[in-house]
Amino acid sequence: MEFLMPVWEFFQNNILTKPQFFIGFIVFIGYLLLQRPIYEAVAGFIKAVVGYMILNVASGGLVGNFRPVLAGLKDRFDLSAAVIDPYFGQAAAQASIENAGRSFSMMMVVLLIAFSINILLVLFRRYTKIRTLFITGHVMVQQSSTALWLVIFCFPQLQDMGVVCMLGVLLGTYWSVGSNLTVEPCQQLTEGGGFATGHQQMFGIWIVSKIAGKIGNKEKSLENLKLPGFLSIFNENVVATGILMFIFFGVIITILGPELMHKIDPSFSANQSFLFFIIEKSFNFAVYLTILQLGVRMFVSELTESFQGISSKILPGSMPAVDCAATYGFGHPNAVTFGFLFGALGQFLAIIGLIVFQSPILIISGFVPLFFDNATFAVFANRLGGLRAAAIIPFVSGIIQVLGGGFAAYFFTTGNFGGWHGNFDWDTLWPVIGVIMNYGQYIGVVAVILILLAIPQIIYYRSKDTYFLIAEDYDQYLEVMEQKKRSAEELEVMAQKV
Ligand code: ASC
Repeated sequence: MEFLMPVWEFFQNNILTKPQFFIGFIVFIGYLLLQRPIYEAVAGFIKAVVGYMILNVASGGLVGNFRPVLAGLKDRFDLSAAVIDPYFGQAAAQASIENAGRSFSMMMVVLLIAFSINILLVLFRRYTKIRTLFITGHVMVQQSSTALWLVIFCFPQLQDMGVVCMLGVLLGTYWSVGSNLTVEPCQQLTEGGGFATGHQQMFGIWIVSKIAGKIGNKEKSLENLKLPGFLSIFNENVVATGILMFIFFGVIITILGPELMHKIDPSFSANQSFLFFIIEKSFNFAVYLTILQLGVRMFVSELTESFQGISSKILPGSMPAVDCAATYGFGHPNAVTFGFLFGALGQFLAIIGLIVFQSPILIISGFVPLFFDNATFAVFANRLGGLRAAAIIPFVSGIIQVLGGGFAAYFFTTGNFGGWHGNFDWDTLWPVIGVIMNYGQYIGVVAVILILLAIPQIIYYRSKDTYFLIAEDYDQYLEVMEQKKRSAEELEVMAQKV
């Protein structure tokens, strides 16, 4: 087995944790399996890698531009607060693990085991009902880190080998079950786009898909919104984003003040006016959103086409589960901005609540959960429940993120090292898993894994005839659903006659 380690390390460092190459190779192999000529496979590889790198430029730009602004609030008010953000969370988890005298390098072995478990669950999908392969590498690294700390926190005596095996199975189950839950919502949103979400808010997306239609009316969506008079300029995405972000970041950056901004943001040069700095910073948001959509379109179209090779030859009926940003190309562009702003309202309200009620821990918003979770929720909510759902759901999610993240940072003590993971599933599901593990010990872990594995079974038994079809052949799925609807209507007519 020893000789396999360098191979795995090479794969891990160069491909698995670099989603652009991981997806690129999947595209390449997919085209070969479809028996396309090699030059087409190479062209697909390049387009997918470049598309993903464009997405990286955009999400990296958004994160790099706005994370310091939010985190700056901590310095401005001299707070000792935990930042809810996966980058801060990963650093805090690493510090916690090393502080406990354990080795952080275990994280990479966890990743290997968890990914293998996901592959196994897909291979045995006839029994497991898992249809999705989680391939968002950088997120897998972040999640392995936080979850590693959770297990060490709950099982301080457990040897390294036990820790990585137990966590590998638990995390691999979560990746499989969570991404599998997003198949229906993603296929409906993208009208058979052929990918699911493998990110940090998968249970969240599932909940949104269940409640959005009840909260609002899908006919009253952003697409159908006709704004009168001067407001009509908001119909244009770049204008709407530019204005809304100017107000939002204008207020925050003004609160921080020019002096602090010079300190925390090197892009604010000494001779630039404060006003123009704010304008530039806010408009950057619109710039990155536009880039993001371009990158998403490029890699998603390659991936969906080529993955048919993989899903017909190697992993039948399976789908890739990718970054949540891939869904942004399929919603109204303003939904993304909308989700971010209502999420921020919810988060700020909850933070004020923490201060007023003198919570033992204070939270500062992190950009990644605030933007990427709530924008994703708004995209799904707008499609299924219109504007109302796209406002209410991110708002409530923002509150939950702060309260759940605050609880987790406090209970699992990573707050002492500056942060907590902070994305939706890690503010809801994972704190619950952590508490169950802490008090239920091994029985708790087994119970969690069994409950997770039961979820796809339940969904399968409720929709046996379309469960695999929706992933394999969306057009056929639509036909079956149409037929079902017709027979139900006929039955109703007959019942009325009788
Ligand atoms: C995350 C994370 C990012 C972003 C990115 C969104 O959770 O770590 O860098 O979301 O994946 O596209």
